[in-house]
Amino acid sequence: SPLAIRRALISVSDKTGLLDFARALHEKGTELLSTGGTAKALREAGLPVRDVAELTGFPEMMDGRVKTLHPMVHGGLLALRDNTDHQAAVREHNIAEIDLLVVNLYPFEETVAKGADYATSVENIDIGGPAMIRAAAKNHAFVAVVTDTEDYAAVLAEVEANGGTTYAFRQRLALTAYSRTAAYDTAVSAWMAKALEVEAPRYRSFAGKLAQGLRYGENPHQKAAFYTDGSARPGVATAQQWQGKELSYNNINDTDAAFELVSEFAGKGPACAIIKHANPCGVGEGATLLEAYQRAYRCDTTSAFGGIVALNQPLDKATAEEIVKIFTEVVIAPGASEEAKAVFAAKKNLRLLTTDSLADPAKGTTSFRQVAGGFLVQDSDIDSVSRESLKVVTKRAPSEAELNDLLFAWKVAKHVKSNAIVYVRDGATVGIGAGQMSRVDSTMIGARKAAEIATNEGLSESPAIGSVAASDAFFPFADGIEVLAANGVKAIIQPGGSMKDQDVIDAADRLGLAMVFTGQRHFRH
Ligand code: 93A
Repeated sequence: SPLAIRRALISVSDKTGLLDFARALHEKGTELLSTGGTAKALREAGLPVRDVAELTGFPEMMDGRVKTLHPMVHGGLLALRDNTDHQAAVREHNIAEIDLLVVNLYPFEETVAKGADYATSVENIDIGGPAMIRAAAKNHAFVAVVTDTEDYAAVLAEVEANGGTTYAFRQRLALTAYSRTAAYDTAVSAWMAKALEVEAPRYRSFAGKLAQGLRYGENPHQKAAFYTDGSARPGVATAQQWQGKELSYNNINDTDAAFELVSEFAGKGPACAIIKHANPCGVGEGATLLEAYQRAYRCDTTSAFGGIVALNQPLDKATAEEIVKIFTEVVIAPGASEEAKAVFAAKKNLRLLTTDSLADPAKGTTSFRQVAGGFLVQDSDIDSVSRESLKVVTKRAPSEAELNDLLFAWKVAKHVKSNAIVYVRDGATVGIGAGQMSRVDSTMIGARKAAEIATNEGLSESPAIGSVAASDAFFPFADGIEVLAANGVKAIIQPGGSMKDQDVIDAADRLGLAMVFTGQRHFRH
């Protein structure tokens, strides 16, 4: 049967919703116990509250480092109510049994995110809070534990409906409690690894907060959920959704890929990326956002259907009107005008997401990938290639216009699954070969896409003729170069570093191509 909440210990750093919650508990006859700042806030609101210091017979000491770490507190949380020995101890030591623990922790994650110094970060590691949370959660047979302000309402509803907390409810709270302390210690250890510059700490975990349960995963028979890591990087995790159904697992994955790609064009003129299955099917720059979208769309009008569109500038009306002409799953942009939103409103299924800004392409994150039996951790792939860092390896140097397109192609290639070959002409992709096991195959697929543009538009020749191409990794042999040249490519950007580099360079020279080496590879598997 449900357990009444006769006594609650409340110790919270985040005092959101505290007074309403505590008042409601008080009105239901719950005795309130509390620590310094929390007790003060309750008292100021006119609520009767007993100090933990009075209960323990010890003042809070050492700047609050020791306030609840005491057998009177932990005995009250851990005592089994149906165990005669435990109950004898409770009576002998006059321990007050605690039925509800309400704790939210020192804001360690927020403190670190604000860039606090080492000592301040250390001082914000909560010790007494997690100790109480873990004790109460262990004793969930008798104790309810609340670690999130957003659960206050559920506790009150539970008490309203049942006169107390049910076992099932306390179990769920205990699960949340342990996942909270685990995430907290994950944040502490991740911070410390960074502060000490230890790249591979002995144990490593990855923590997030549930943002959204998903209907299913990559396929309908896979369960799935979306967690955010609190890093506040602009993107799908922090964007505001204005309309349309909930995002799916694949939408979130693709929207992330789209936004990270278009963020490479931060501080540049209008740019647009259209993503299908986490690969770009078209990327374009333009004088206007509308033109950028049209040039991205042109690259692969078939694949763009049902795609994800990312823009590097706020969505405007003209671009919105063009986008709604075909079926698009998601549009993400750093803002949207009221007129653009009005255009989208007619398309109920189209999701519009806006962010406050683009993601910083120079700012790294940590990427995790699961393998059977473990997971891999690495820094995100940050591009460090600049115009000045390129090494011309052929007799012919690229022209200024070719260089612009080469750098554009290189940016895009970084976001294409390997093996990636990207054909670009005048600031827009005209063919993308992605995800092939052979680099020559990617080369041929990209050329075929370019030929399709010619067919679609009734052009006399493929837009690959006179284009430039990027390769995410070196060409192992000259064959890829020969295919590119045969399709009309005039200049190539690639990392270099193959055993056969000289053969590849000789082939380029023989075919009249300009080629530059970046010295940096962008595998993406
Ligand atoms: O410094 S602590 O690790 N030592 C403790 O004994 C302790 N007990 C509770 N921090 C401790 N707390 C934390 O104090 C709670 O987790 C909560 O975040 C905060 C509430 O303090 P106050 O009531 O003074 O605002």
